[in-house]
Amino acid sequence: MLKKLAFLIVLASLLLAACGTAAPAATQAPAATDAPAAAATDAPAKVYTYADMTLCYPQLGAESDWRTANTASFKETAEQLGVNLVFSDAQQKQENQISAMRTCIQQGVDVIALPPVVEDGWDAVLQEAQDAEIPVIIVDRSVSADKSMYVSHIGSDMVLEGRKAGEEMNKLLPNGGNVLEISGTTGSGAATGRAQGFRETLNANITILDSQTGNFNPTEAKPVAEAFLKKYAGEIDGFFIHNDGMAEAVVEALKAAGVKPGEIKIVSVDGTRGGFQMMIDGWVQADVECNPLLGPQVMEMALKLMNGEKIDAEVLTNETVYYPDNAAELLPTRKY
Ligand code: GZL
Ligand code: ZN
Repeated sequence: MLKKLAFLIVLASLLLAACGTAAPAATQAPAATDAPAAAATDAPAKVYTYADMTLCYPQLGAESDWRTANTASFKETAEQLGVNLVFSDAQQKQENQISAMRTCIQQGVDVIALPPVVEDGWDAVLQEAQDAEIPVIIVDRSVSADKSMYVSHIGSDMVLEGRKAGEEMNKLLPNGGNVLEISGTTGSGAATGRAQGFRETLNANITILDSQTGNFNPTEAKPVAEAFLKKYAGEIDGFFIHNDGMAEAVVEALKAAGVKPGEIKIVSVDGTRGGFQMMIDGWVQADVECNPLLGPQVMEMALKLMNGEKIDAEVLTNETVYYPDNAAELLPTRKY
């Protein structure tokens, strides 16, 4: 028994001694060899997603169904994509839009999408955005500022919309006649372009008796229509009205004056549900489409800008003309 114990003691001491000389366990990485260090890989630049975006949309107002649909397009798209939308309503006043932009610049938003109420007066605030390195996309109506002051414009060719309206009026009054125009916001790209295109296209046998702004809203358009019906009673063959909201007010005035649907030809613009209903009821004979649903395209453009990608300087929306013959069939499909 003692021999076995002695053997074990000797064996254990031999083992301990061996351990004592073993190279220490590798407790640290081997010293760097002189192999070339691995090249530092360029970490890919961060790719921004919609969740990273803060988009400023200083909306011009809530003057029409078109505008309401335009606002809904931006709010719903932002909700769906997870974009942080900084939204405001300027009640159709440029100074309110400009101060909303200045707040966004202070806040350091990623992109400003500006739907300008009028064409002029943007140079200073566009310069401030540029100095703050915040890109601006002009949405819907145009601005007169130099194209170097903003990255892109997306919207309608308003002159083309006016030309389409002129062509429709020519078809409605083949033997000529007298028309009245109730225009949109004075100084806006939409009103200026539509008026220009209409005049460029109208046949020589059609006379524009008078033109007055209704500022794109029915409240201001109605008294204009009532005054026109008094002043030009019996002489009026047609109306060119720059949006459906104002056309609805004109129809109210025509009804009150005892005019029947179709007795006076009406060409309107937008293609809202209200416009389709007026075509179904026989009041409006042609409605030039103007698409407000620009939210998805604008946010796609803004994300490209955030990721340093190029975007087109001009994106024109494709638009058509709607007519009474299939208005009833199309009305249920209308998104605005
Ligand atoms: C045109 C848009 C106009 C609509 C009106 O693109 O700016 O403003 O035609 C709206 O209905 O008020
Ligand atoms: Zn349009």
